Amino acid sequence: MQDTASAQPVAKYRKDYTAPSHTISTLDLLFKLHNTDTLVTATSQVTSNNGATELALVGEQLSLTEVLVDGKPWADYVSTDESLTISNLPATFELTITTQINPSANTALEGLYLSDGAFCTQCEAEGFRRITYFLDRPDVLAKYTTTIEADKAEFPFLLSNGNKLAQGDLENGRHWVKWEDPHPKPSYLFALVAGDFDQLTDTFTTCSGREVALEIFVDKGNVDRAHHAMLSLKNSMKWDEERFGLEYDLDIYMIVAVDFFNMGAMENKGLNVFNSKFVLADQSTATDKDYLGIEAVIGHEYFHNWTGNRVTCRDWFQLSLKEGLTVFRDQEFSSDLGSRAVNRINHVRIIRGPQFAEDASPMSHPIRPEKVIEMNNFYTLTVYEKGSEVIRMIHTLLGEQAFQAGIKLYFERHDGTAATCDDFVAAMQDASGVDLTQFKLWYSQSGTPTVTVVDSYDAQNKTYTLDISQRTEPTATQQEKHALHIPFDVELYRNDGSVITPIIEGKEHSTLLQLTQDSQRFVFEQVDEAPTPSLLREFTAPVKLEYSYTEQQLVLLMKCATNEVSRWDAGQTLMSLYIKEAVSNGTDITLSDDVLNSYKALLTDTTLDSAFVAEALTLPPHSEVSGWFDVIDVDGISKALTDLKLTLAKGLEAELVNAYQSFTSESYDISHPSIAKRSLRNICLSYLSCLPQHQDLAKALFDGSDNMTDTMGAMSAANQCDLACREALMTAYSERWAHDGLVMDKWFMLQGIKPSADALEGVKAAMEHSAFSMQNPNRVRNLIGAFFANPYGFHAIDGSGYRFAGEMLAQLNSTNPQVASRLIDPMLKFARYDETRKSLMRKELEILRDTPDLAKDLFEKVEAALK
Ligand code: B3K
Ligand code: ZN
Repeated sequence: MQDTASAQPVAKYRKDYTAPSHTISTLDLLFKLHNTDTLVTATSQVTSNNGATELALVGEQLSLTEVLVDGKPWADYVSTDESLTISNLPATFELTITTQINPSANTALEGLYLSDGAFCTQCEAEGFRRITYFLDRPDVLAKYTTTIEADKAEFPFLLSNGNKLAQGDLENGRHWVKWEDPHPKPSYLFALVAGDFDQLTDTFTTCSGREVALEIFVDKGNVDRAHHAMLSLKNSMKWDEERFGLEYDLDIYMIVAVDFFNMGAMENKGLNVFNSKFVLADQSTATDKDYLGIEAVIGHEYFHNWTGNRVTCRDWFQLSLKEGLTVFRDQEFSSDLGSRAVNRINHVRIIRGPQFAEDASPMSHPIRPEKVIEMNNFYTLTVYEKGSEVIRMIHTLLGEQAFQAGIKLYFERHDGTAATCDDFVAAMQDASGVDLTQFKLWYSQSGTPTVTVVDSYDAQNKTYTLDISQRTEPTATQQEKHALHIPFDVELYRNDGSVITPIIEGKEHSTLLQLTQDSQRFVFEQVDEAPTPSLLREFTAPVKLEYSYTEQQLVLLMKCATNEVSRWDAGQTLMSLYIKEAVSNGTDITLSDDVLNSYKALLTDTTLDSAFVAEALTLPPHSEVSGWFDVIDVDGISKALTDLKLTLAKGLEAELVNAYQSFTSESYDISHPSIAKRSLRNICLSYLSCLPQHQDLAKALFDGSDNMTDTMGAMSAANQCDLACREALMTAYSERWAHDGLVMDKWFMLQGIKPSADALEGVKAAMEHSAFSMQNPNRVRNLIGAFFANPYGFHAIDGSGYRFAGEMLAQLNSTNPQVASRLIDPMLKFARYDETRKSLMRKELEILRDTPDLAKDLFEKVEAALK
């Protein structure tokens, strides 16, 4: 029986959670793979949990062939576009459902689809329902067996989760393979891949002495580009044993790299599917940043095997349970293997820039959302990155040892089950004895808290007082806010740069202050001179800090702060003073000698890590600066940033030239010291290219480059400063790499961000490039997504950028709503701009709102923005 689906998307609420009506102990899947009509037979052992005789399954874009109960045809069911409800069922039964699907028509890349001729799946969050009717929710854990049948010549590799059980040949040149996953899992962790690949294999011996087979599958001819991924995987396995005591639990770990993928990668049990961007790298095609990205994402997916797979989420509102924790773990992995300070700086940038912007947007939500229309819309910076900051704060409050005791208890209690964020916090609290009752508010309260600090020094009594208050502004869906438990690290400095021991109430105090009330006073004793405070050291909480630093204090901290993150932060704050003034008053920037000298000191201090110096020289991006103002002055911010860069370039010219030239080029390697040297050289180049007398450096670097980091350094400088050589470099690059879309993405990205009024023309021309395809999410993100962040092109005052955006979003709405929904975010912030831009953007959103067949991904965001 067939019904029509309802028109208006409906929201789900966290408070409405109910346990599943049935338990599914095993699921046996049979796939007969054909490009346009694949047959899926799903046989499950089902038990009613509460005497229910009706089982409501979900499914999308399926054509139902047959329903059997205990092997017999069953007519007692109703099916709609989105469900299959079976009635009059016994308490325990075997259910067999056969459906037909069309992978070749699947442009949304959710469920089973074709990527360049290979079958692959993406099931998180709710893609499994595009494969078969099921209880497609994370708290239904079953043991899976999967049999795959396909043409042997075209699809020699047939892969699924777990261990290979058996295989054989069939008639008509087809073959089959059967897999069994011994670990019960939710449907979102199911994976299937079928195709022809090159394979890189290795082994890892676990701490208990078991040998695990490691296999990475890549497109034919790309195996030489998979070595860094393999090394990263082995490093991840070792690190998780050493730092978290967690060992791998299957005999095989497979990674498949595909070109058509909506996100970075997916942690399917034993069979990760990766966007090829996070697998493929060699010296000539990948930048150092790409190498580090591969290490982080390989680590992230591997770490999910415990935090996500062994303990999964009870419902999707708990997503941060696995994502926040796993981001924290991958950040720690990268920090332990590389530079902790540089890693921290980069994550602080993400929080202060795009995450704070998300908090201030109409889609603002707590790390554990309360209401969801389309779950894919909640794989956000808030759930991931702020979620990780929340775990980091627990780590700061407990310390490493108690934190690890909490992790251990969490696994003792919840291994093999679907848990909640509350379960995690309870384990942390019980293992440490630290009261986290108030802390839990971080899970339910949205928005960015502001911490305001006012200080005073009493020379007579030698006391220094910090009056610290906190407030969180109301957000789109949450008016009332409460005081949070905020770890707030502080250090005090004398004018000579030495550290003052913190003494509070007669006793030496740790540098960590705990903020729990709207306002609090901390009195430091035996302070022999008016100190300079280093506040929110290491960014111990994801908050905005308000304190009236003087230029002199910041110069002191840049030089003397005991940790690099604080030194970097002082430099950023110093720049922000100049930028804010220039934007507010429309004035030109003149830097004092003190400021210039502190940058000179950084550039000439050979004891410093060059990667840190490069970070210290990096200006906050336009998007971050936009967040400092109530009304965003697009052009004023661009002007201030360009002006500041030029002023620094002029003031530091000799030191920049010297640092640029002192680079010694040994043969290319990706060790951290080499990465650091290249990053410093490239930031120097970006400054020097602003000065007419150094505009030939970029071309010389490009011509002599034997690696992608330098090639991109040269091209970025040429693009940023619109150097005379820009066209020639872009052409040479495109001629060399036109055959490789992944490498061309860097070229597309440069077209997208070109800082000039003709950026849109360049983007439109690039869309005609043979390597471009609107079907490929990487291409779309690099060209069109980059353009959406272009203050010159996207925000062009004639509205041409917004019109183009509207057209692209409408097109993607019908082919790949998930990608469309990621791209739309800059448009949602329209209310923050000047009246002209505001009404132009709003108009595009209104056109989208009225689009027939608007996908629920876009519906949810457009509605929230226009409300
Ligand atoms: N868990 C996946 C993301 C799935 C996104 C679904 N729209 C990758 C990760 O976070 O590791
Ligand atoms: Zn993840």
